[in-house]
Amino acid sequence: MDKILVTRASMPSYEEYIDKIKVLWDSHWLTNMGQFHKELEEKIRDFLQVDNVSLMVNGHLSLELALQALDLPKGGEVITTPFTFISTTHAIVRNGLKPIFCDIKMDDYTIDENKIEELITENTVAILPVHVYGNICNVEAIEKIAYKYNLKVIYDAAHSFGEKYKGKGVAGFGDASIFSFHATKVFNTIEGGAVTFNDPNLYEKLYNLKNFGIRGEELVVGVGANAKMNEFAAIMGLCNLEHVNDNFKARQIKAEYYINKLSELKNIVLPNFTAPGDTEYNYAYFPIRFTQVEKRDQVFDALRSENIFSRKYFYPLTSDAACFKNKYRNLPLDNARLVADSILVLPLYPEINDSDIDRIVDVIKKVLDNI
Ligand code: T4K
Repeated sequence: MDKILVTRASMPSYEEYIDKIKVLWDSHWLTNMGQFHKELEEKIRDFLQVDNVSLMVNGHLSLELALQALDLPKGGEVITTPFTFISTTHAIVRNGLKPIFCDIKMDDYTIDENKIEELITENTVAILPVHVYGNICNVEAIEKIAYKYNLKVIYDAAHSFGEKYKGKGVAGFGDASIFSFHATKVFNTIEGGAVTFNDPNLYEKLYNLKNFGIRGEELVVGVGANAKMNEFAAIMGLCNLEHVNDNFKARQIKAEYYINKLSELKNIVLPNFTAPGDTEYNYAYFPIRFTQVEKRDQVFDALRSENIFSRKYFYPLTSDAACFKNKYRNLPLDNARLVADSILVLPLYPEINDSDIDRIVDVIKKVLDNI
């Protein structure tokens, strides 16, 4: 049996991509904010319905540079979630800031906005929530807290490309949001990412940070890194953007197929996608939670033995990573720990066959019936 992986990178047809990259052989212009970088930045700005976009080489550096561009005082505390990919916490620490871990909610796994205030001290400088699996955080409550305590808000929106919350594009929330365009994401530029924001002044700051602070052949105005997206990546983005709405739709059909098959099972919590709500989803991930914690690893192993590669996104909590354990202050993380121990992300991508989903569901059923 062929391997079934947790996801499969979306790609345009070979001809579409080759046709567009031919131009690069004529121009020899491969990077440093070329014409396709510019075109993609504009198209993404329109697609996400946000005032400003700065493209980056990946999602991680988007987050590092977004934090840096906001000039947060060194040593400041950033309230964040431990239930995320390790990149979120690394970006805080690599900016000389301290992650302060807040618990999450059991219904959507995002930061518990009701627990943020008790973590705020005179050293708190920002809140960094994650729209995990494309579940949108309680942006209204977070905005109120940020306003009350004069804190910056940076959303890690790596999973929520193209989503809308109450009719508004999610890229516009907070002081900045970051997206990942990694191969595993619903929209990819092979590797890539972006920072989105409302304050136009950030554009210049981010431009300098991603291009060594260079503003002319003999002019360096600031200390910067190299985080530019190259032209091959930008062209992949332009091609994939043409198909991204079809991609969301195709994923929705597969997600609904899963839900239909799994909803009769007891002791499983399914994603909220189909409940009428405020979010227009992109169906990036299909996480299921087992109410009997031990079943998660049993299902994971049983699927592996069938060559089916589900993933424990996100286990362990980033606060439990060897490099961060017991280093930073946090309140109890009971929900986050329970979710990390009991969650499993199932394979989901447009081309997955219904018969493969049937197999996955059968494996889950077998393990659950074996109580
Ligand atoms: N914030 C959050 C909340 C994030 O989730 C992420 C990234 C970031 C920030 C940082 O963004 P980036 O700097 O990465 O742009 C993956 C991704 O590498 C990572 O982007 C992602 N989150 C994380 C959740 O997952 P792995 O180690 O699980 O990837 P890997 O190589 O095991 O791939 C998973 C599956 O994807 C494969 O089994 C098959 C498929 N795949 C993978 C690759 C690399 C493809 O079909 N094609 C490919 O080229 O980390």
